[in-house]
Amino acid sequence: MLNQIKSLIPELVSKNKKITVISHYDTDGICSAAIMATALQRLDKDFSIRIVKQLEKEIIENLPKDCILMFLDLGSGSLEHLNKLKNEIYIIDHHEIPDIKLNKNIHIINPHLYNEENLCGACLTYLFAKEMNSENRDLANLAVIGMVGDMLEKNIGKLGNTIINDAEIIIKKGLLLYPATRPLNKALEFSSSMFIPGVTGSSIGAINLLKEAGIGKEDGRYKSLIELNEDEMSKLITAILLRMNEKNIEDFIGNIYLVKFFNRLEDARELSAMINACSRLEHSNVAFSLCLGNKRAKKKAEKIYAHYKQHLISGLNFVSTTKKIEGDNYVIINTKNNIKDTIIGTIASILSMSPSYKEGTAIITMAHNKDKIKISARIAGRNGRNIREVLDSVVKEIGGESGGHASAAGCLISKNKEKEFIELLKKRLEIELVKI
Ligand SMILES: [Mn+2]
Repeated sequence: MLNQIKSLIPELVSKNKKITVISHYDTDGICSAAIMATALQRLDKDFSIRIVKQLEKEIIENLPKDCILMFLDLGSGSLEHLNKLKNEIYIIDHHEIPDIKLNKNIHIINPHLYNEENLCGACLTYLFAKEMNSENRDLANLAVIGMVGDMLEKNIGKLGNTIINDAEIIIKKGLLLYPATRPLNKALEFSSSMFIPGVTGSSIGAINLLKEAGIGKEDGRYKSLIELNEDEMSKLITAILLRMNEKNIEDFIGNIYLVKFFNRLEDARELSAMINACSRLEHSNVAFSLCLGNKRAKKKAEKIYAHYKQHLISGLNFVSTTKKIEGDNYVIINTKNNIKDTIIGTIASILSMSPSYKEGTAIITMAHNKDKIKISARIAGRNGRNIREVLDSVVKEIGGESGGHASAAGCLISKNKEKEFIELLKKRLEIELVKI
């Protein structure tokens, strides 16, 4: 794959055409865009950047005809449509790739083509940028943030390790509670990676947990996770474990990545969450400028992120008190207008890691958005039925769009199908259970 990257660059660099970069709106896509923008700027190229939620057919059809197109962290799934364009096209992406014959004007870098380790979009874009100019090595931190954003940091291969080595980074083993760099009481209260009953969303709960772990204030404040010594770390883990029933604590222990950002060591997971929050709340431009190192964007991003965390916590509180439709191995939570459709997926993910649901439970959350309903489904723990198939089969019958994976999927249906959807979904979930 590296050889292919090398072979593509001279031609791209020599051309004097304008480049339109289209990237995905999640953390990985935003980091990819920031890496490429910096690299192109250093080459004095004429370019523009667009961040999109999805690469829809209409977007592709309306792209300018007289420029080079570059797709980052997306494009592989849209090859059929891209094949119709006459532009010179570069795709740097890691999503599944269909087996179709590509026109000569399309160049694609995708690890699936080379049986290569799964690198995220930002890592691929970084390797590309580094080949353009070795000066771009200073962009490795963004690649690591993208990697963490796509949760690919648990299985790093050879190429991934070269990127880690290029980055200004400190790796520490510990509890994956972020931000690891801020006082623990706050990290516990606003944790969105770990749902700890009675602690997440409660400032008193967080302080009580720290008391149980024997961790007190020092110089008027609580230590941060990375300031804990080994003994304190293990006491904290024990205290959390006591609240998590049967959950596997190993799932919550791993490497903490501290990257230099605005001249400070920051928790890559926290940065990733902040970028993601900005983009999801329709401020992709702020997220992008933040990654480029813009100070004003950083202030804005912090505000947006604080809001987002409040949203999440109040969403979780709403879920804990609202009436649910519960079956033997599933729960349907219809939040109607009480939770934004943009964060319902995150809420579903947090619930799937919470000790309130036993392994294998299908968690289906619903949120209204105008005349549509967004549905996000997760399987608690690691094993369970294929929830994507369940949603697909319901949508096939009542109409709508669905997508995702076996353990995390979603769909969009029309609001007037609400009752029908719930009834049919219940039926399918119960049938599925009999089959198992
Ligand atoms: Mn990605």
